[in-house]
Amino acid sequence: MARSVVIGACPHDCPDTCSILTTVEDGKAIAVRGNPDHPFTRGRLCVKVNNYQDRVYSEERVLYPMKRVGPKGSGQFARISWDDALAEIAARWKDILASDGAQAILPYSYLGTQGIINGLNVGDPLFNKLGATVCERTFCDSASCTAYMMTIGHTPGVDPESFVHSKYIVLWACNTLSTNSHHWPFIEQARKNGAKLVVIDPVRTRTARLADWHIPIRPGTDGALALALINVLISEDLIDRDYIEKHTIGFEELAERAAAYTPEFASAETGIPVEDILKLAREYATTPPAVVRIGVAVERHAGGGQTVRAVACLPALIGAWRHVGGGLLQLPIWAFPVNWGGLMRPDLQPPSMRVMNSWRLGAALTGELGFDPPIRSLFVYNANPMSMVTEQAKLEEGLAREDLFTVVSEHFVTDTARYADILLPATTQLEQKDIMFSWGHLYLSYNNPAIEPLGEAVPNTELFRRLAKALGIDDPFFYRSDDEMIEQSMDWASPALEGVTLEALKEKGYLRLNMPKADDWAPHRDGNFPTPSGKCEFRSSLSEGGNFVVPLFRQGFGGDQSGEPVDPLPHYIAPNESARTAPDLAARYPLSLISPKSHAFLNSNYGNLPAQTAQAGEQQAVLLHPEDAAARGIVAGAPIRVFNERGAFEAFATLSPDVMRGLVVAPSGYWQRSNRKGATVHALTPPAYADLGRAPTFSDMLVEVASA
Ligand SMILES: Nc1nc2c(c(=O)[nH]1)N[C@H]1C(S)=C(S)[C@@H](COP(=O)(O)OP(=O)(O)OC[C@H]3O[C@@H](n4cnc5c(=O)[nH]c(N)nc54)[C@H](O)[C@@H]3O)O[C@H]1N2
Ligand SMILES: Nc1nc2c(c(=O)[nH]1)N[C@H]1C(S)=C(S)[C@@H](COP(=O)(O)OP(=O)(O)OC[C@H]3O[C@@H](n4cnc5c(=O)[nH]c(N)nc54)[C@H](O)[C@@H]3O)O[C@H]1N2
Ligand SMILES: [Mo]
Repeated sequence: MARSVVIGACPHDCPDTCSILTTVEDGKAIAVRGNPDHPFTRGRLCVKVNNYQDRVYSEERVLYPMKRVGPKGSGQFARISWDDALAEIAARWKDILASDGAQAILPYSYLGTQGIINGLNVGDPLFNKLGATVCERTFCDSASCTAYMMTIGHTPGVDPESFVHSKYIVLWACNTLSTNSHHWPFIEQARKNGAKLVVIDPVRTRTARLADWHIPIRPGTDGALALALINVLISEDLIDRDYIEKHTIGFEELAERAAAYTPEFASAETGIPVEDILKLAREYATTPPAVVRIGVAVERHAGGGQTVRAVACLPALIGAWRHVGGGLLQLPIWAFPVNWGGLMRPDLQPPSMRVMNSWRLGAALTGELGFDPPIRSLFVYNANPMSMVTEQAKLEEGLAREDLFTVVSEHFVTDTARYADILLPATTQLEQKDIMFSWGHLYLSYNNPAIEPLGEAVPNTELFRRLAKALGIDDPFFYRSDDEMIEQSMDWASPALEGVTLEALKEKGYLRLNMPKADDWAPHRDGNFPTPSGKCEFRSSLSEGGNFVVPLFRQGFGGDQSGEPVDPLPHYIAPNESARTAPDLAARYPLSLISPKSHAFLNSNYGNLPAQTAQAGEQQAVLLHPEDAAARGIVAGAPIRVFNERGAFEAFATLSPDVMRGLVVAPSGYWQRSNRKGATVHALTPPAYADLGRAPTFSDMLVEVASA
């Protein structure tokens, strides 16, 4: 019996990017486990991935190219050959190119795999060369990234491992134990050393339950809290004047602006008592090193961008950046010297490209966006919009169009894949090779393939080589091997990769970027912010160009930024849908609904697999406060209907005092088959953008709930 252990890395869109050891026996993967040597993984995998081999060998895997044989959406397919599948795609696209032009073709993708060669940008060169419509991928963290660029620049921020030195840790809209669980041991270690842990979250999550102080907040009002903290820090002179003078710009204007945001104002908006706001400001300023770890959830509201602007001002005001373990952690992805331009190839784009935002797919397909030429073909890979984006009913209507030619590359027949005309089989991480960045730690990883591809599944890299060939493209760039692509994926001359070689990476599976040691690193002790001024910009100079989306999310596309004017100073934008801002709406739909991450799913991944659905609950549940339930005659476990003017879905009630009154929580990632009537939470979510970066506002929503 041949037995080996292969070192790889978790492919998921998650900050932890774990190092995985796969045991292979006679060519079959029999187990996966977390690499005990990796300083972040520490030998443990999460409930999503610790049986990854069951995903790989699932009976539901798509292993061969297939062609639709039933009505659209029926999920009825018959096997065809790769040659036939590619010939049909090429023929249909050539017709479309001749009749409507390339913009009638729309690629749609995100981070199904986070691998650098198979992930975000794998299809960009081909679609850029064709001149297809650009899918602006502002799925996640786009408002936040724009806000960081405007305030502190593309800094990795505090090394997550430096948290062991922190004395005051604020997890702001971040459910660490579920969504970033390998960061938890660092927080625990800090607490053993005396740190206080504060969690700001409308829900008493598993993380909040373990905190020293849980501060419940009304969704979408964090901007008011952050500005009130600025107000108190300044009015009580808890600020570091020396740091402000040397390393920031715009302090006087910020102080003037913040004067309006009193604790009383913030208390009325957020529901947090004035004393607690004062206490938080005082403790935060006087317990160095103080650090904020901010989650993605704050951005999903009308004022999400400006909220992050205000939060990003806090550490500079108190000089938190002076200390190891003090400052702000967002996405250390910026530390990785990825050759983004070489991956996306914006240079191949024709002078004018049309842009469609990822959140408006339904409206694009139904014609509501008024596209001329209309979208005639949709190519989906690394994404599952039916589960994860707004306007579900429009999306169903659009995908059902007989004149739309839809191709989906997938592991499974997802709710999106059910609508494919051609379904193509994709390999999983055990069957492919890749190099991986992380957005939660500073280790570059290498994923060695553990087994041969199953059936006729191919990695995304091979998929795009085959498509290029079928389309008759002869530029050799499109035919690079995976090894060549990996070689060209990074800027190896960057100081961040000094001492990091590909050979060593393959062998060990991961290597730390060449950064100072976490125990000795305060990245902005002396300022040096990667902003236009080199300082923390309370008054943003980048706001002069108006609103923008960082190039990473828009295929490098340079032109056509909408550029609506942006106030250069942080300010509060109340939710679009709340009792205070929309009283008439709130009279009909009095409850706020949020749909945060499920502990056992990774976005919609695993929503079809037995181990994870057993853990999460087979059916979509909606969490309600017992008093809100009682007022509606709803008992625990009852079927309920959740609705607003945009739509409805049905689920089962879970009563829990962990949820604030006035709030309902629908954990995300459930497939339509786990919902009583098919529709899921995105049947109700609004299509509006947040204030910055064209981020979504799917958590900025009022609903009503009734027994079904
Ligand atoms: N288990 C698991 N882990 C994941 C994922 C997953 O699907 N499942 N997805 C991965 C991805 S793609 C991402 S982006 C990250 C996201 O990671 P997080 O940002 O941690 O994700 P969320 O669960 O969406 O939100 C975190 C918390 O914010 C709270 N929240 C919601 N609205 C507000 C608000 O307005 N204000 C405040 N203060 N809190 C609010 C929610 O109750 C939730 O507990 O997780 C990654 N990790
Ligand atoms: N209600 C609600 N909506 C949300 C969120 C939320 O918390 N609540 N979160 C938002 C956020 S933060 C994010 S990041 C987005 C995520 O949105 P998506 O990225 O669309 O979500 P996933 O469910 O991860 O879908 C990825 C798909 O890629 C497939 N896949 C995986 N690996 C490969 C591969 O190698 N090749 C191919 N071809 N396919 C592969 C998987 O099977 C999966 O179906 O959703 C956003 N939408
Ligand atoms: Mo995300």
